[in-house]
Amino acid sequence: MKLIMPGKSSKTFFTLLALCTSLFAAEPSGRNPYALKLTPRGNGQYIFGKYLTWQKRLSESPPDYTPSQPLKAFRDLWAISLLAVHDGPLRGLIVQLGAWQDTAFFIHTPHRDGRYFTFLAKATSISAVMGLGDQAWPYICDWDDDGDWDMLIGGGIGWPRILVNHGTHSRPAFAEAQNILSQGRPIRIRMSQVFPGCEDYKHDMGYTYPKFIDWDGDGRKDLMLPNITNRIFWYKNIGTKKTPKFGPRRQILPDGYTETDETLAVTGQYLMANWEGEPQADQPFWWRTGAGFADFNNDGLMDMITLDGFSRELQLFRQYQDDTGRLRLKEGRELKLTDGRVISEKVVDRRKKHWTESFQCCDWDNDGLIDIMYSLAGGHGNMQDGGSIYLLRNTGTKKDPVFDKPRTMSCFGSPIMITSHGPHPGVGDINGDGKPDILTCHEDSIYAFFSHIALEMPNRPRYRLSQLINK
Ligand SMILES: [Ca+2]
Ligand SMILES: [Ca+2]
Ligand SMILES: [Ca+2]
Ligand SMILES: [Ca+2]
Repeated sequence: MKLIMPGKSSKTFFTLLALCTSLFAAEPSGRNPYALKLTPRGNGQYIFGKYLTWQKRLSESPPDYTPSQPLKAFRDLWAISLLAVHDGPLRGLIVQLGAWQDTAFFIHTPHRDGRYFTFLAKATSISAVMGLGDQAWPYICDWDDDGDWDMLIGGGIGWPRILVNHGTHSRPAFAEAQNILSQGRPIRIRMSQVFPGCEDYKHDMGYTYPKFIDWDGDGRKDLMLPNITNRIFWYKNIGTKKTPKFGPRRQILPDGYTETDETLAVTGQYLMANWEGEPQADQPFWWRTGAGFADFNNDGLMDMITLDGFSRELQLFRQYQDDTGRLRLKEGRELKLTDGRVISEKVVDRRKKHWTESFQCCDWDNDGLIDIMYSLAGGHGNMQDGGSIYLLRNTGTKKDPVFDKPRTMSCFGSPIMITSHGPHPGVGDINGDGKPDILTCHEDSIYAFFSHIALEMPNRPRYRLSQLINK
C-alpha cells in the first residue's frame, strides 16, 4: 500500500480531498456485505467531522441496508472524509480527521466480519511543522514544574490540551497534545453545553483561551478557561505542582452576580435571538475574550482583566478575602491609558469587524510592573499601523496600574499581522535569554515565534564587511 500523506499545503492533500468527496460508501475487503459511510453529528457540530458508521447490506437489488451504527474504532474521532485501501499488504481506511486536522490510517482486521479496524499510524511528514487544529491559541507555562516551558493550547472546538516539553527550555521538543482531564473526562467547553436550548445555535464552538495560574493562592497553578461564552470557568488543581490534576468545573462570579439554571436559560434564549457579538445586559463579562490574570494591585492575590459584558471596555476584577477569609471577586473597574482613555478596541482605531480580543499579562520591560499584550482578531488591516498585537506598558505603580498608549508590536519594524482570524499570542521566554518573546498562532494553528530582540529592533541588523587585512 502506498500511504498518501501530504504536507499541509501540498497538492497531494487536495488530491486526497477530491478522491474522498466522491467516496461516500466503501467495502474495504470487497467481500463483506457491509457499507461504510460518514453520518452527521448533531447540529452545529458538522464542520469538524462526522461519525464513521457501518451498515449491513440486506439486498443487492434494489440496494437496501440496515440502519447506521458507529464503528467502534472511530467513536471518539471526527472524520471528514475517508478513502478505502483495497489492495497491497496493508488494507484499511485512510481517514481525514476534522477536529485535529490530521490524517490517519486504520488497518482492517480481515479475520473478523469486516467491521473491525485498528488505528495504525498518523500520516505525517518527518519534517512537518507543528499543526494543532482549529484556533489552538498558545499559552506558555511550566506545566510539570521541571524548569522548561510547556505549551498549553486552547481550541475553536473547545478542548484545551497540553503539550509537554521533553526537550530543553531553549531547544524544546514536544510530546503529542494531550487532552486535560477533569474528574477523569476530557475538559471541553462549548456553547450548547453551557446554555440550555442552544443545541441548534449556528455553531456550537468553544474558543477556549486557557491560562495556567494560581487563582486561589494555594501554591498550585489552576486551569483558567475563558471561552466563547460570556461566562468564565476554572478548574482547581487538586494534584501537585509536578502532576496537575483538576477537580470539577467552577465559575468565576464577581460580587452581585449569581448563576442559576434560569440565568443560563435566559442567555440561551438571548443567543437564539441574537448572537454572541451583542452585549447582554446584566452580565459582567464579554463574549469570546481571552481574559488575563496577574496581581495588578500587589496585594498577593491574583486578579483578572477582561472586557465588560455591556460596554466591552477593559475592566480589572480584584480578588479579596471577606470577613470569613473566603476569596471573593470585586466587581470590575475600568483600566485606563495615561491620557485618560478607557481601554477598548477604539484605542487601536478598530471600528469595523469584530472577532475576538485577548489579553496576556507579562512584564515585558522587566521593570516589575505588569504590562498587557493586547491582541485583536478580525481587524482586517483596519487597526493602528495595520498591526494586530499591541503592548500596553504599565507606567503606573504596583498598586495602581495605568498604561501607556498602545505600541504596535513589530518584527524589525514590520507590524505583526499573522491572520485576520485570531493572532492571539502566547507571551513568555521561549528561547532562554530571560526576556519575554511572542508565540503567535494562525487559524489552523501553525506557530510563528518572534524573539524579544527582533521585536525591539526598528530594523534588521546591518553588517558592513571591512577590507581583508594582509598580515
Ligand atoms: Ca516543563
Ligand atoms: Ca491553586
Ligand atoms: Ca491582587
Ligand atoms: Ca513592565
